[in-house]
Amino acid sequence: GPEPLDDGALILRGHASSHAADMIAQIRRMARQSPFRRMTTPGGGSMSVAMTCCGLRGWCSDAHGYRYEERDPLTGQPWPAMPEGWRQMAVAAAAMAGYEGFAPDSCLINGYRVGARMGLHQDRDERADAPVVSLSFGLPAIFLWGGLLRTDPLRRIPLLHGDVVVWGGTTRLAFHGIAPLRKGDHPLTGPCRYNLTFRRTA
Ligand code: MD5
Ligand code: FE
Repeated sequence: GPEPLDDGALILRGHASSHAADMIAQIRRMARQSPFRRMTTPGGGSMSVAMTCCGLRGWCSDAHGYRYEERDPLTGQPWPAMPEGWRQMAVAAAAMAGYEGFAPDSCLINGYRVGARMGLHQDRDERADAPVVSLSFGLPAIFLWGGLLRTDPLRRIPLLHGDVVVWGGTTRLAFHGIAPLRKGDHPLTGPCRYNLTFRRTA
């Protein structure tokens, strides 16, 4: 059943497993319209995680900084629509964690290949009074979970295929990251991990 991770956060182990095959097929279709790309950071580097988005706005990073855009800068077109089934799953998961009325307008889709990682960061580009709902598919990852200070000690939490996490309350602005993806072969995704995060941006 649901495990509280901390004040305001809830992990629903395997909650999305039964939808995984359909959702992965939808991700692949979406990526034909708005391809996965490795974004540039303001520091001049390139992220090891490949990203695409769906919904009204999509998260973008380039030399100028981070922001949400209503059009995919790669195509100049609006992002693919957020599938209604995805939205319903995110809203239901948020409600299970006590966040009624979650209205996500954006879904960031992260694609990890072996060795890809996400450095320690806070998610501060969207509304912090709304939770973030995250779904993981494919290869397992080690989630690094800190506190409100970059220097706070890190917990290592495995995130497995089908896991859903709702991040809200005081955890919403916690520092977090993903350790380099270990080599593996998943029946539905091969050598990859996908992470979807549903957010309220405005
Ligand atoms: C991932 N993605 O597995 C992670 C999972 C991202 C990102 O971090 O920004 O795309 S989302 C984990 C998350 C989101 C919001 C708050 C907190 C964790 N938290 O407070 O720990 O690709
Ligand atoms: Fe994050």
